Amino acid sequence: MATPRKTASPRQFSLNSEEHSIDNSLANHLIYTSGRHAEAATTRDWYETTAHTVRDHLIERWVETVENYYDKDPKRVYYLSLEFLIGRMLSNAALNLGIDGQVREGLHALGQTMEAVSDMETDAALGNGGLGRLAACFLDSMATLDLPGMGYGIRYEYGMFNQHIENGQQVEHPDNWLRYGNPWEFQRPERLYPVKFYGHVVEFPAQDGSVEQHWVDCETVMAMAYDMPVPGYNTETVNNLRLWSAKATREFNLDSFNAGDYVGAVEDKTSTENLSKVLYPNDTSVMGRELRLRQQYFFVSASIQDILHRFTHEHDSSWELLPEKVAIQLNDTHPAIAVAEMMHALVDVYRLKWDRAWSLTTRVFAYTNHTLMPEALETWPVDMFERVLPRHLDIIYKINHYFLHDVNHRFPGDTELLKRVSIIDEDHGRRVRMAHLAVVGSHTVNGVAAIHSDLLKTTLFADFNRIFPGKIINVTNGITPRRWLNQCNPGLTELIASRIGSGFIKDLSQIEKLAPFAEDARFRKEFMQIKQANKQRLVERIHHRLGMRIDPESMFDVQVKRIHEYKRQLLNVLHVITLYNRIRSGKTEGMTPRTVIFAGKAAPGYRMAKLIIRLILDVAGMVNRDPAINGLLKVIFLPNYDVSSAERIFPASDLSEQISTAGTEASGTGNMKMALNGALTIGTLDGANIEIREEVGEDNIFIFGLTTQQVAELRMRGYNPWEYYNANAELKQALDMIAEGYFSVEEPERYKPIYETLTWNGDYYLLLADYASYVKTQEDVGALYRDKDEWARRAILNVARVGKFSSDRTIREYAQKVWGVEPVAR
Ligand code: 26Q
Repeated sequence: MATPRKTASPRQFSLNSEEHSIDNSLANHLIYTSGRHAEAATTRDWYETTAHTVRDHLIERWVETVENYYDKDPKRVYYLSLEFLIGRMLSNAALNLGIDGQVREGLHALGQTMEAVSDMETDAALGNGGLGRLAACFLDSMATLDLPGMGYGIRYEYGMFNQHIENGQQVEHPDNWLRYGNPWEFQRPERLYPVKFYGHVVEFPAQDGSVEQHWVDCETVMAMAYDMPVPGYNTETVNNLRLWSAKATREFNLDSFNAGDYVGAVEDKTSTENLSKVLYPNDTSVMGRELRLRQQYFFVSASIQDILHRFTHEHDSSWELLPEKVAIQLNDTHPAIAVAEMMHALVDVYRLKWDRAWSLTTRVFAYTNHTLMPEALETWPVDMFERVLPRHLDIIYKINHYFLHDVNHRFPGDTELLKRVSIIDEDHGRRVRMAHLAVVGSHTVNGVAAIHSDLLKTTLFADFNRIFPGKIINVTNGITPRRWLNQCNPGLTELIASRIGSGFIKDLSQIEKLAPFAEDARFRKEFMQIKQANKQRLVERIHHRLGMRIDPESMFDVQVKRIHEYKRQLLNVLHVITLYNRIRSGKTEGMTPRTVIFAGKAAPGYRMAKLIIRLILDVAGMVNRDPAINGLLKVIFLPNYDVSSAERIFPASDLSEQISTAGTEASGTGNMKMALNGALTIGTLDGANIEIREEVGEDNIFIFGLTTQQVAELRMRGYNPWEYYNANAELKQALDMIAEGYFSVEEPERYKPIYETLTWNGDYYLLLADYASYVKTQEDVGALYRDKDEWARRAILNVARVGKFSSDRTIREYAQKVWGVEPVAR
C-alpha cells in the first residue's frame, strides 16, 4: 500500500466512478444546484446544471495544479492585462477536459442538446478586441503547455457593451453579464488587499540615517480576488485567472456614519466600488480619464501585492531569487504602473536599497506593445498623476533621473535625445509617458508581428533601440486551435483528424500533413461540403435573427473586427458600391454572387466609426431592397459582434478581408482564425498578413495595395486623393453617391463627413490610393471562386499551412526568449 499523503488529496473524491458519471452528475445538479425537476427545468436550468457538472471535473485538477506548483516551486509567469476576452467557458472546458462527448450524450439522453444549452451562457466579454482575446488565447496555451502561468485582471461588473442597431445606428447597452450568476468564478473573500489613492508623501529619518518615504492620508479601497479556472487541453493542468473586484473598506466613512449620514456613507461606498464597475470601450484613442488610471493602479497594486505575498511566503526575504521565480508580462502599457508599484513595494515596504530594487525590477518585467498609432499611446497629465499617486510620481521621477543620467553619459550632449526618451513629456503640458516607463523598466520589449516589431525598432522606439540594443524583439501572435478550430468547427476538425489523426489539436505544426490532400478530389469535395454546411448554419441564424434570406451558394466575403478608419471598412464599402453600380448598369458578365458581411463595434465616442456603421447599414438597405440586383449582391451588418458570434462566422467565411493601410495593423488575429477555417485572404502587406503569405505561398493569398514603404514615400511626396478621384470614374461615382446622399435620401448631408475625410481632408489612410488595386484584386477573387475546385485546393492549402499561428508556438517563444519558464510535469 502506498504511504498516505500528508494532506487529504482531492483525488480521494475522484469523479471517475460510476456514481459520479456525467449522467448521474447532471441529474444530481439539476435537483441540488438548480433546484428543479426535469419536467420544470428551463434551458437555463440545464445550462447551470451542465456547467456545475463540468466544473466538478475542473476543480480536482485545479487544486492539484496549485499543490503541484507549490511543491515544485518553479519560476512562474504572471500575465497582467486590463482585458481578458474569454467568451463562453462551458464547451471550451468540456473540450479541454476531454468530456465533451460524454456531456453531449448525457444531455441528449435527457432530451437536451449541447448547442441549445451552451447558447444560454453569457460571454465573459472583459475585453475590447484583439488584445483582450490574445490574452485569453495565451491563458489556454499556457495551461495546455503545463506552464505555471497566471492571469491577473479586473472583474468588471459590466464588460464590453452590447451593440444594438436602432434607427440604423449603433446604440450601446450595458453588458450585465453577471445577472444570472457565474458558475465559473470562485470568490476568495480572504484574499483581500488594501489599495491606496491620493494623500501625500512625508519623509521620516530612518534608524540607519537614511530617509523613509511615507505615503499618508490616503483613501483605501479593498481588492477582493475572484478566481476562474483555466483548463489546458488534454493535460492535468488547470491554471488560474485571478480577477480583482473593488470593495469598500469596512472602516470606510465611519465618520459620516457617526454623524448619522447613512445615505452619504452608502453613496461614498459605491463610488469606491466604481473601480471595477465597467470596462472602458475604447481601443485606440485613449481618454485620459482619472477613473481609468485608478482602475489600472487598483488591479496592478493588488496583483503585485499578491505576487510578492506568494514569493515571500515561499522564499522569505531572499530577494535575489525574485527574478528566478517571477516573470511579469505587461499586456501593453495599461498595467505599466506596475514598474513603479514594484519599486514602491521593494523600497518603501520591504526596505531594499534603490539600486538593488531597480536591478530586481528590471529583471522581472517584460512589455508587449500592440500598436504604433500615436493616439493610442498612453500618457497621463503630471498633475493628475500627482494627485492620484503622489508616491509613484516621485518614484517615476527618480527612475527617470537615473535613466537620463545614464543616457547622457553614453550620448553626451545630445539634449534632444534626452527630451525624446524622457519618461516625462515636457512639451504637451507635462505628461507621464507610460510606454517609456514600460521600456525602461523591462528587460525585453516585443512587437506582435515581424513587420510591427521592425517598425517599433525603426520608428516609435528607435531611440530606445539605440540605447538598449537587443531589448526589442518580435514574438508573432497566435490563436488557440482549441477554440478557433476544434470547438468552432467540429466538422472540419473531424475531417482533418480522419486523414492525419488528431495530434494537430495540441501540435498545430502537424496540420501541414494535410497539404497533400489538396490534390485529393474526394477530400476537396468533403472539405467544401463542410464549408457549405457551416454557411448554411450561418444563413439560418441570420434568418432567425434578422429575418433576412441570404444565398448560401454566394461567396461569403467577411470583414469582422472593431470599426476603425485605419482598418478601412470604408474601402470595402467603396467596393460594394462599385459592384452595385456595375450591376445596375448591366456590367455583370463574369460577376460572382457575393454576400458581404460586416460586423464590429465602434467606440461610443468615435463619431466617424459610428458614421461608418450607419453608412454600411444604409448601403445594405439600398442594395438588399433593389430588385435589379438579382441575387448578385447582398450586404449584411451583423449586430453585436463578440467571441461567440465570431465562432459562428469564421467557419462560414469564404473570403477574409484584412485591408488595413500598410503599417497600421500591428498583427491582426482574425486573419489567422479565418485562414485556419479555410477562408482565402484578401489583404495588404500589413501585420501578420505578411507572415501568412510567407506560410501559405503567394499563389494562395490575394495581396493588393501599397506597401508600408510606398505609403511612407507617397505621404512624403505629398499625397493628393483628388488625383485618384479624378482618374477613376468608378471611384468618383461611388464617392459622389456618398456625398450627394444617394444612400440617405431623407438626410442628404448625412455622409458629407465621410466624403470630406476621403477628399478635402487628405484621406490619411490612403483608401483612394489603394482602391483600384483592391477592386482589380477582388475581380481575381471572384473569378477564382467560380472555379470551385481550384478554390478548394487553395483553401485546403491555407488550412494546412497556418500551423505557425498557433498561440502554443507563440507562448513557447515567450517562455524561452522572454520569461525563462519551463513546463511543470506532474
Ligand atoms: C487605453 C487607455 C484607455 C482606454 C482604453 C485603452 C485601450 C484599450 C484596448 C487601448 C487599446 C486597446 C486594444 C488594442 C488592441 O486590441 N490592439 C490589437 O492587438 C492585437 C493583439 O496583439 C493585434 O492583433 C491588433 O493588430 C491590435 O490592433
